[in-house]
This record gives sequence, C-alpha cells and structure tokens, in this order.
Amino acid sequence: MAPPAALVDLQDPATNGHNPAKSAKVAAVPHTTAVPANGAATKQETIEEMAGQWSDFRFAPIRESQVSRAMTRRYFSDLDKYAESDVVIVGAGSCGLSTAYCLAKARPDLKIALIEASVSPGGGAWLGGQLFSAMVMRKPADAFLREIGVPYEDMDANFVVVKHAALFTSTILSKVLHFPNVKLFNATAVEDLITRKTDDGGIRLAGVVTNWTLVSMHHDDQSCMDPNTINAPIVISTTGHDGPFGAFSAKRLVSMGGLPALGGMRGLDMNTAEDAIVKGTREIAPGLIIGGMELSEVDGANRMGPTFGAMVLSGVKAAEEALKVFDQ
Ligand code: 48N
Repeated sequence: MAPPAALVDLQDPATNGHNPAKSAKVAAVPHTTAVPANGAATKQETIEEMAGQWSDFRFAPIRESQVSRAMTRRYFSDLDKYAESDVVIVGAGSCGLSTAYCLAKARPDLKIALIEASVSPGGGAWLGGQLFSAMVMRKPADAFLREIGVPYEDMDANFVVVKHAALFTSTILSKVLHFPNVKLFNATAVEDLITRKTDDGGIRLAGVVTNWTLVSMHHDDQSCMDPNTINAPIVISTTGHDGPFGAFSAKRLVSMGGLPALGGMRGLDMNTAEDAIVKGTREIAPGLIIGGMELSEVDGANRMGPTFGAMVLSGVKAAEEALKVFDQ
C-alpha cells in the first residue's frame, strides 16, 4: 500500500524543506501514517499482509528533522516536567524498578523520576548467579511475581524459579515504563545530592544532581562539565552494593557528614541477608530512603548472592516508606 502523500515532496530531500517558499507551506506532518493530513483514515496493515509483498514496498516518507524533533521535543519537555519531581529513584535495578512499580501504582498523582546510569536498566537482574540464566526468589517474594505476571516454577515450600532472569527484568521494566507518571532517564548518572541544612544542623535531601553518565565518567580528563539538577522532597537510592557507581548515596552521605560511616557489606549468608535488607529498608536521613543492596553497605548487612526476593520486597517497603512521608 503506497503511504499517504505528505504535503511536502519528501522524495527530493535536496530541495524540499529548505526552500523558504516551500517550507512556509509545510503543514505539520501527521504524526501517524494511519490518519494523513486530509483526515481520511487509512487501513493499518498487518505484518501478515506485508509478507511476500516486498516488490513495491515503501515506508511512509519522512524528513530527518522530523525524527530529530520527535526525540528532542519529548526529551526536553520531560526534563522540564521532571525538573520538579515528587520522588527521584536512583538506580533502576531490581530494587529500584520494584520501588517505581509500587509507588507509581499506589500514587498515579506523583511524578517519579527514575535515574539510571547505564543505558540498559536492570542492574544485576538480567542473569541469575555466575551468568546462569535462571532467577531464584525465596517465598514469599513469589507474590511480587504474581503481581506483575511473571511465570515461575514453584519448586517447593521455600522458593520459586523464573526460567530466565531477563523474563523478570524485562517484565518489571515494561510495567514501570507503561506508567504515565514515571520517567526513566537512563544513561544518566546521579553525581551528587541536593541538600538543605536542617534546624539541628543535619542534612535533608532536596533532590539530585545529574549528568550524562559518559560525562560523569570523564570529569577527570575534560574541562569542567557542570551537571543538571532535579528537585524532589524524597530520594530513594537503590544503587546496589559498592562498585564503580554502587552505593552512591550512602557513600556521598558519609562524605558530607550525614552518616558517620558505612557499615560495609558482609559475607554471604542468604537467610540472614535477605531478611535484614527487607526489614532494614528505611529513611536513612530526612528525605533519603535506601533500599536493595545499597543498604547492605549502610548497615553492614550480609550479602545474599543469587537470590532476588529481597530486592523486590525491599522495593515494596521503600515505596511504603515514601508513601508514609507523602501521607503525613
Ligand atoms: O542490581 P543493582 O546493582 O542493585 P539492586 O539493589 O537493585 O539489586 C542488587 C542485586 O542485583 C544483587 O546484587 C544480587 C541480589 N546479589 C547480591 C550479592 O550478594 O551479590 O542495580 C543498581 C543500579 C544499576 O543499574 C546501576 O547502574 C545504577 O543502580 N546506579 C546508578 N544510577 C544512577 N546514578 C548513580 N550514581 C548510580 N549508581 C548505580
């Protein structure tokens, strides 16, 4: 099916669009080929109908600037909208994503900015342990899998197995991205915290300082590349245990005197670790909630290795702690 004719002759990129006379006449290109400028709805093809019909196949025409504007207009509109957020979640690993899901579902009125340093959210949850595919969650974390619709093998009274960790992570990521009140800023690092002094001389969080991750990684070898900011009364930090970016907010809080010292993650003990992380998820400093493996660095909790139930239930609890603040 030939695509609908646009009002600009897009087949001649060398001349159209740049011709002042012509560009003055350019109407807004319909944002969907299903309903062209003249308003006549066209049948939307199916992939089955396309199969085998490649000889006269053509995409609907486009001009490169339309692609650029489709991306940049939305991104900069989001930056403007989330410059003042209700909650910033730092780190979109299994804990951060679970936190975002619970918070966005409970409070669709809240603006939630989810900041992830990597291009690919998900943290350590794309694989089980030692690059093996399957993901183990100890009961009762299977309740979260049922909540988001991830199938699992019910092994026995104590744990379940998701056949591939990526099935969990892609599902929770998709659920979070579907919420209209969540904006994921990936490839973006939180490189500092916005703070205010409290009456007793302590520190209250008031948001985060961000930069493109690639910029954050090169502050030492480039001239100063100043950051951006997002204001929010609540910051939930789930940046994982120590590492190049890990335990970010906990380490920064210590370095600014908001926390006496890090407890430092302890050795592996599944039974001890997972209970401690879930039960310990809390507001560490006014306006700063810490969950997931970042908390093990604060409290000196054990690590649990390749079981992920504590991550999702820590996310449930982190969202609950944030809601306490908003419901006050
Ligand atoms: O997956 P992680 O590292 O962290 P959690 O707490 O969501 O899940 C931890 C879990 O994967 C385990 O470590 C398992 C259970 N193993 C335990 C064990 O004993 O080994 O996700 C943290 C995310 C990552 O995607 C980072 O890229 C991101 O946080 N991140 C940041 N994003 C923005 N700004 C930062 N400063 C930053 N630091 C980390």
